[in-house]
Amino acid sequence: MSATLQSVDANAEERELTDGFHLVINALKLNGINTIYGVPGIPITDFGRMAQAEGIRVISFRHEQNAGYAASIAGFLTKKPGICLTVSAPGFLNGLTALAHATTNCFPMILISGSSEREIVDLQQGDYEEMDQLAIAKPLCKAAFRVLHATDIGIGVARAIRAAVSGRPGGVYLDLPAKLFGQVMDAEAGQKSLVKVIDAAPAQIPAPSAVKRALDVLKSAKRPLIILGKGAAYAQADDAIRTLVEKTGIPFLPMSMGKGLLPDTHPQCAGAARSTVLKDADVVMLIGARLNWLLSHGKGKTWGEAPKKFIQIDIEPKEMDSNVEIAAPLVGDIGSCVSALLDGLAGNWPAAPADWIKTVTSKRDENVAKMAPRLMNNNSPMDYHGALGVLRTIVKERPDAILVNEGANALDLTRGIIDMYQPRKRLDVGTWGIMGIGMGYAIAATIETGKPVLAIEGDSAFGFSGMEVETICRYALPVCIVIFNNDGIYRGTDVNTSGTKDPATTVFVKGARYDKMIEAFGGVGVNATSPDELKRAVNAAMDSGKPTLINAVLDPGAGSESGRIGNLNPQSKLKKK
Ligand SMILES: Cc1ncc(C[n+]2csc(CCOP(=O)(O)OP(=O)(O)O)c2C)c(N)n1
Ligand SMILES: [Mg+2]
Repeated sequence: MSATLQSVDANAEERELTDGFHLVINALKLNGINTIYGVPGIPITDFGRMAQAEGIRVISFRHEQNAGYAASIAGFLTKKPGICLTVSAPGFLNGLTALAHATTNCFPMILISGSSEREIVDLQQGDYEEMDQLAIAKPLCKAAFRVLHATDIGIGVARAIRAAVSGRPGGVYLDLPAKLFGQVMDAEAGQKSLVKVIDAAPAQIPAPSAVKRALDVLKSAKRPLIILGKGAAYAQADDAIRTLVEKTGIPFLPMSMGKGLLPDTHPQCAGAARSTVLKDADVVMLIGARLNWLLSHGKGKTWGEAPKKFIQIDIEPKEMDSNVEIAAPLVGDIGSCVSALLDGLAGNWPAAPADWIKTVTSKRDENVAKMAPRLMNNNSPMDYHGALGVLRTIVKERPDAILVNEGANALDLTRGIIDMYQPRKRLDVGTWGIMGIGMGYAIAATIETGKPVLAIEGDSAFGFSGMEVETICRYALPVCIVIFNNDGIYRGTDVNTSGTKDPATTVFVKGARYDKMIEAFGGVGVNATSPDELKRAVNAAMDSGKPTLINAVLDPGAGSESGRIGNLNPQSKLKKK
């Protein structure tokens, strides 16, 4: 055979073969997954390159935890699993925190990690980055799978996708050993082995008897309340939820990431009368909100003396009676449940009791009026209220921007002060109150939605993901970061009482200039010492869309221990020394 013919033969053979790399890429693409968040390295460097070459957007981070948080919030925003891609052992472990976070928060996410040689790992013979990743991931996620043969890639990816998004969404781990990527198989058979997941999150229709029970309980209420959780925001049943709230006329209380489902300025919003409504309501309908610590477990002082009945809408049957008796459990997906309730209302729903509405409205108006003057101060250095006063107006003027928020005081006060106007615009620390979500969330939020992001960050909170400002600059993302710099955790005024030179445990370098960090990567840095300066800088950033970091200089004494949750700090019966 001539040399030319030989090479034609080789080409023909190449055309007919595919490999693990391409099967994984094609399996993801077939299922509409078009973005991967990760950090390259052995054994997934080439996979990332090839995925990018094949049209998947691959966003490379500086630390896997941030890539993982990005993937988790991408899942929340899109209802498709966000993908985080990592190397083995250490990269996998860095991504694992975010996977557990996704599961806890009910966000669909898949952590795909390369892993080392099975034969060596299982005999513990000391492979490069040796770790039994599948076993470690299992207790921290909804499901965990490993694919050993190229022929099973289609099924493996399909199982991971369905597990992540169906029922209550959560994190899924997919273990892909290094050897798998290089495995070769017939291209046509490979193509046929891929699985398109049909109806990945099937509707779960509530039972008619459960719907009737819920409506009966609701009808009996004298002081009803609706609580909207982030599950309600995730459901993307925005119109149905709004109609239900407005048709019934019942006051609603949004949980942090439920804010904006209906505007916080809606006449029925009871956000500014939270303690009153929780204490005094007699029937509470939870929509995609759990009775966990964020709602004081549905009992105790917060909930007052008056007996209460709960109606709970959740896709997870096990959620019912988690903390208190649920009088009317409504199990199903939120869209289907709310629609069924709407059908059951059938036009003749009585108006919400007028005296209750009046109580809630006047409490709310009183609290709003009390707050108003504090938001208008132009103090320098700033306090939280002065800074948030201007940011509140900016968000009002730019309601489709996404607000990312973390910190302690920086979180609690922002949540309380900044009104949201659209669903899924407020992204924050979530169920665990976790620091470190900031930059990952900001990056994914703009990548997934095309909208600009305003990230309001405590100086401590920011530090957990601060290196990703390079990522933000590298991809030229429209992200404006405002650091509420009070020189430390909760406050910058603590002193070390031991007599040594070390600083106190909660304080940072005084007068730190976080704005200089972004300048190192070509972004815009601004040092803002008054609300006026802050306003100018944020507006300029939002107008330009340029990566910007504003160091907002706050009074180090502003802020209180642990923000609003200081009561959770353990106290000893012994006196503090
Ligand atoms: C992963 C993680 N580590 C530690 C904590 C404990 N923690 C709660 S808030 C906080 C930082 C608060 O300081 P800052 O972000 O500066 O907000 P401030 O109250 O000063 O505005 C820390 C470290 C946490 N919630 N999550
Ligand atoms: Mg701080």
